[in-house]
Amino acid sequence: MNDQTVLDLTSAGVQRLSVLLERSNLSDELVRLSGSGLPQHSIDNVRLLTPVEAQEVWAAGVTYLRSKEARIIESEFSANAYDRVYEAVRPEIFFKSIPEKVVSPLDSVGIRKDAGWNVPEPELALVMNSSGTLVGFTIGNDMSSRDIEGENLLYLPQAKIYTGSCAVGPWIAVGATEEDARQWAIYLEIRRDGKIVFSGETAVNRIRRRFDELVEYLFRSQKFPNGAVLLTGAGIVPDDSFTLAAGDTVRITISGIGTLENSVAVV
Ligand code: DO4
Ligand code: MG
Repeated sequence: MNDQTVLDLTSAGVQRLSVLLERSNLSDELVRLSGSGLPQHSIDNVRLLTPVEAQEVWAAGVTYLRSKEARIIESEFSANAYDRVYEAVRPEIFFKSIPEKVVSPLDSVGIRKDAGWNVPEPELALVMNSSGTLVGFTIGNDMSSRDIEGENLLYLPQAKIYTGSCAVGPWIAVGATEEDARQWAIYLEIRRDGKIVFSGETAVNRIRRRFDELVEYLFRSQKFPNGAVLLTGAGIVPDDSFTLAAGDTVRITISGIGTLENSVAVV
């Protein structure tokens, strides 16, 4: 597909995305399929679901200086840990979501009812096949409760993993290399009652670690038979006075990919 047209690959016998991701020449294969007269649909006439079909979603943390600084401010208690992991050889990588729980474009992401300080984390997402080969890029929202995370680092799973805490989409962009992706910009816009209440921007190239390093750690001593998705960390953090509210709209745009938009609901 391009960003206006969706091709029905099931007519070519492709039933599962994870099978497609295993193809060694995926870009060529998609070019071939797009010229083979498959049924097409305008993007306005389909509902896009998340491209995470059977992959676990994991996330890297504290990969941007901005992320390290924000977390040190939110947590005196855990400041030393964030400072150390930013420079450490081993990156912070944590489990984020099973595929069934990933939120699709235009559906609602969640803010916890027991949290008072909630933010989206707009992140470039790497898509790997079962061999750990990087096959494409998409957009992830690593929704986080900053007050729960800041209270104690051991509460990280509760701050990061709950209903609606992970959105991925709108599709997987294939054919770009890490060097291409490092030229991309990431934008975050949050609207409330139609007005922009926060906007920010960062550059993918501010990610401190190489993608192959992050992927190597993720696949170290661990198998992903259906491949995996890895969010690469947040470089845009709203001011400390900002928290999301039910009904907000979160739009994350990455220049080489597209836009992931979700509304916000209390869960
Ligand atoms: O350890 C905290 C989480 C870090 C994170 O999610 C990020 O930097 O994006
Ligand atoms: Mg994050």
